[in-house]
Amino acid sequence: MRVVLVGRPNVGKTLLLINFAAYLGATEITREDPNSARISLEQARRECVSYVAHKHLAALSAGLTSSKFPHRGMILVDTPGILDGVAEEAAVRQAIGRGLEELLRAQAILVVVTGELDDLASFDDALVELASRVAPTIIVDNKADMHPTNLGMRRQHFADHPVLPLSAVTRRGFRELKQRLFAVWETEE
Ligand SMILES: Nc1nc2c(ncn2[C@@H]2O[C@H](COP(=O)(O)OP(=O)(O)OP(=O)(O)O)[C@@H](O)[C@H]2O)c(=O)[nH]1
Ligand SMILES: [Mg+2]
Repeated sequence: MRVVLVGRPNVGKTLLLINFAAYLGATEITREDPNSARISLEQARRECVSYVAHKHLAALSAGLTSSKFPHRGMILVDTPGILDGVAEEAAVRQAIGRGLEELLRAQAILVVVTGELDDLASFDDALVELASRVAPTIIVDNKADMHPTNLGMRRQHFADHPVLPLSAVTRRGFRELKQRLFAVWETEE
C-alpha cells in the first residue's frame, strides 16, 4: 500500500515521514537522488528536514512490513510542499509535478495541515478535495505541540474525513494514526 503525504510547504511532512516510519519500526529511508541511496533516519532528519521551504527536493520513502499483514508491504512516500500558484524555480515545479503524480498513485493519503498558517486554509480544502477523489484520506493536523488545536472546528470543517491532531516532534497522535492506517491497510486488496 502506497501512503502518500501531501501538503503545503513547511507543514512538517518530511519530519512526520521520518519519525512515523521510525515509530513503525523502519531503520532507514530511501532517497531518490541519482544514487537512490538508503540513508539512516538520523541523516534524513539532518539533511531533509528544514524550516526553509523546498530545501530538499529529492523524493523520500520508507518501506514497512507488519507481521499482521506478512504478504503486504506498506510504503510511506514524502512529496515536496505543493504551492497555491506556480513555483519560480524549474526544479521546484518539476518536483511538485512528481509529487502530484505520486498523489495520483496513492492507496492512502495523508494531507498534512497545520494551524500555524490558517490564512491559506482554502488551499488545504482544495488538496483534501483532490486527495479524496484518489484514495482514503486522513487529515493530519501537525505541530500540535506549537498551536492549540481547535479540534471541534477542524473536524466540523473537514467533516467527511478523520482529522488527527499530531506532533511529528513529540510523537503525539502516532498511535491513532497507526490505527487509522492499519484499518485501511487491512481492507486493501
Ligand atoms: N514544533 C514542531 N515543529 C515541527 C513539527 N513538524 C515539523 N516541524 C518543523 O517544521 C519545519 C518544516 O519541517 P519539514 O518536515 O521539513 O516540512 P515539510 O512539510 O517537509 O516542508 P517542504 O518539504 O518544504 O514542503 C522544520 O523546522 C521542522 O523541524 C512538529 O510537529 N512540531
Ligand atoms: Mg519536506
